[in-house]
Amino acid sequence: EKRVSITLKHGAHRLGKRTDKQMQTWRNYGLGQFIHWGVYAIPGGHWEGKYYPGAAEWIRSWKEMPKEAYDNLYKQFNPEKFNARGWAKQAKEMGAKYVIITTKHHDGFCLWPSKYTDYTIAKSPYKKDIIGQLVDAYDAEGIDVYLYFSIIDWNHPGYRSSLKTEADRKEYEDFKTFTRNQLVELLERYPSTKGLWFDGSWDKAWIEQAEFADELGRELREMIPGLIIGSRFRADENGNRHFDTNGDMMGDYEQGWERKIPETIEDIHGNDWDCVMTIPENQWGYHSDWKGHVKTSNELIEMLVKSVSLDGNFVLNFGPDGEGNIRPEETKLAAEIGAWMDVNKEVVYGCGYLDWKKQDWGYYTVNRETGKKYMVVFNMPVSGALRVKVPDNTRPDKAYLLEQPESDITIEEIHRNEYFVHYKPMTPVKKPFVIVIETTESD
Ligand code: FHN
Repeated sequence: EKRVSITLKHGAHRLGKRTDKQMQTWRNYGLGQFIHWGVYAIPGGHWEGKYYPGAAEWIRSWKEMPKEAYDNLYKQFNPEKFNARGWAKQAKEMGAKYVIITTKHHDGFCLWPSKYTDYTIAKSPYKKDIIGQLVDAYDAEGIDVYLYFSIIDWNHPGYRSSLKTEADRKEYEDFKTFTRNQLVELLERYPSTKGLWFDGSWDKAWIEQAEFADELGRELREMIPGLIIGSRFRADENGNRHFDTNGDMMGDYEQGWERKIPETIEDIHGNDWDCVMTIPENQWGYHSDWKGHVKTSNELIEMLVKSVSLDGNFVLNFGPDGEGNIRPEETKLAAEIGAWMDVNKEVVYGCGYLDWKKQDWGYYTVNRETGKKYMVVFNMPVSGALRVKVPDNTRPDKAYLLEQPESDITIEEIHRNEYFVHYKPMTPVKKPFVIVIETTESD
């Protein structure tokens, strides 16, 4: 396929990965937490006895929900159980290295006391700055904070999804100024912020603002050197999002992996990426009544390891309720993931893709600095023989359980570059486990 290459003013400003310290830190997180919290947590997917089948944070767009009723919910927002330190501690115990917090979702309600609108936490009975408390609590736990910000804002009078008239354009100019002011305000108020996680940037109206968005991005990056912004922020001058007209990614990492994970290393085109994942099928904000499949910790751990094995980060979403509680289902999963991470975290932190052919038993990861290699086993073959195919000039010469370094696992050569790692667990395998595999490389 021939590569197009035209000169763009607002396309990608860098080819290939960022190599600076901040981005290396980002790359090595492995596991993150997402928090969707706002006034949508009050109805929790219900209105006047009716069940909203969509994602709870979208309830305002439901025909059964009067807009006015929704827009007045903030008058009841008083999450007395909210304990930022408790949330941060739980995230730490789960093993999260970074958190992405909704400062405002599409409804426009601000969890910080923005001076540019009245639709904020300051006007709720709760009054106190929620973002400030979360930033302090997560900073104190050593978890890096990223601010989620929705470009869509259903509350701002100048917001439009498309610009059809001159009057629309005029109004939208106010909205652009407001958007810029709020972003500058956020970075000024919370200077420990490591990055911005943009969303709701798919409107035609926003896509047409290539120059403005590009300039804004530059301004924000100047405010916090090393600031990380993904590919969901801006479009190029031809309206292409994520990837510009030449096919080059715009931003520091690919933000297109929402509720899905790449299958192979080719799928990521050499870019950094994160996967953001819900626990039920598609609920981000609090929905009191999860319907359908709810993921188990083993499934989530597999998604985490799969992401790391393909050079990405895995970010698990939490949707606290209207009182500020993290729901018991989420607490239980966080504890189960945390227990697994306690023993196995070294296969996640600082690890990435190992260039060995993937096998059915699970995933390889490799520590980017030390080169230590791991086999993370999710499907134990009944034969007890785990197939390993290695590149030329690589000989596996020792294998042992991460949990039991003294365990010496037999390696049998079956063909050139192909081996069996023989392991017969004494008890039924209920959790994914790790085999460390040591190799000698020759020229
Ligand atoms: O519409 C939102 C949705 O509510 C949620 O915030 C997710 C998170 O990635 N983003 C949008 C859908 O892509």
